Amino acid sequence: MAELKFPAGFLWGASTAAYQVEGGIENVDWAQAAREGKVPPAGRAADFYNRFESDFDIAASLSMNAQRFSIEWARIEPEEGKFDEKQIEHYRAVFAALKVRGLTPVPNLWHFTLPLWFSQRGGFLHEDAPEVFARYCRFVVERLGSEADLWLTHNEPMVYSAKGYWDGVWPPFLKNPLRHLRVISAIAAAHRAAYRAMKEARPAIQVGIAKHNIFFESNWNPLNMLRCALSDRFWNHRFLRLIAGYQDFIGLNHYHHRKFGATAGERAAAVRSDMGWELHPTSLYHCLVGLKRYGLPVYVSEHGLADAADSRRAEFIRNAARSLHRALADGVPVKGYLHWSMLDNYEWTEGFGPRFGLVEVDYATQTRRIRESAYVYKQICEKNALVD
Ligand code: IFM
Repeated sequence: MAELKFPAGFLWGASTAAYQVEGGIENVDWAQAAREGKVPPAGRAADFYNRFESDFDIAASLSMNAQRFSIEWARIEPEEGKFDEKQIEHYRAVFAALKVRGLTPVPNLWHFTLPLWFSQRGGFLHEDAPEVFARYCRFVVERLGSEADLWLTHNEPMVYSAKGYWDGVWPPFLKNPLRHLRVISAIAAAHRAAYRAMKEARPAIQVGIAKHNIFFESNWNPLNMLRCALSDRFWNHRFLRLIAGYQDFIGLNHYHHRKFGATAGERAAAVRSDMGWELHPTSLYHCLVGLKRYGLPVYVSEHGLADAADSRRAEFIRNAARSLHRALADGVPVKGYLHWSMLDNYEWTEGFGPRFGLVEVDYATQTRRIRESAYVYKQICEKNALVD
């Protein structure tokens, strides 16, 4: 039996996002879209806003040493330019609850949902958006910056822009190729402005984004090779290039593999999650290697699967550990792994159906049940190693 050891201080934990778990957030574009019947309502979600302490007890009992969560912009700035200190105190309590349990916080400042006032004035396409977003980020780190070293500004800007401005299935429900390209640049500008503001307010913090990257590969066909290279360039690297020089680390969110020219047999043989997403055993490794060129520390900020029966999650986690270890051996400076997700949660247009949690949530009673696969993860966290 081999033991795949990880470097001392490696972060092992899980991720959540405010709108998906907190409950009670009504002043955002997604809640408005739900009122209009365009997306499912999030309602109380997993009631994490009130239950974060007992949920962090579970994380600590699973031997995790880190936790990623998001701060809801609309709670902090419910009206343009008006900031709510009570909500700052709420998140201060979240940081304190993590600290007392030995969990390193990885806060994220924006995870898809926009305050209504910001979305109604055009979201990131408004000319003032970078300054407005940066003002919010500065406000938070001026008050809470001493509570964490690692801060994320955006989550998955390419997914947000594709779903909202190309596919038209998320707010603001546009199918507009030109605006799609413009919003990518606008979000990058907002990140750069936020990065400057945050570093000015708190020079010691590390600032990055959570970037959704896909493992693209191709068969022998030159046309497929070209499609593969262009997809990699646009989806995986365009945004990172737009913010070059404005990030201290990279957060990698990884879920998908796409092979151009895959045979019907290859497609049929793939193991899939409840969402139909392929669970490729080494795709995480390939995505990590794809980030080596930036020479920055990498944290896997999300990686997970919907698996209500919990029949594939344990092996998925073990494969993740193998990929991390192999990437480290190849010189990728990977510093941590945050599984998506700590809890079952609201999966956007899919509502509460998909089950991504290490911990199952019964939404009717808000009771939690730790899934068996979480104990497999616990062994890795506890030993800082995979026994293979
Ligand atoms: O639930 C989402 C999360 O909000 C962003 N990354 C992907 C997850 C699974 O789809």
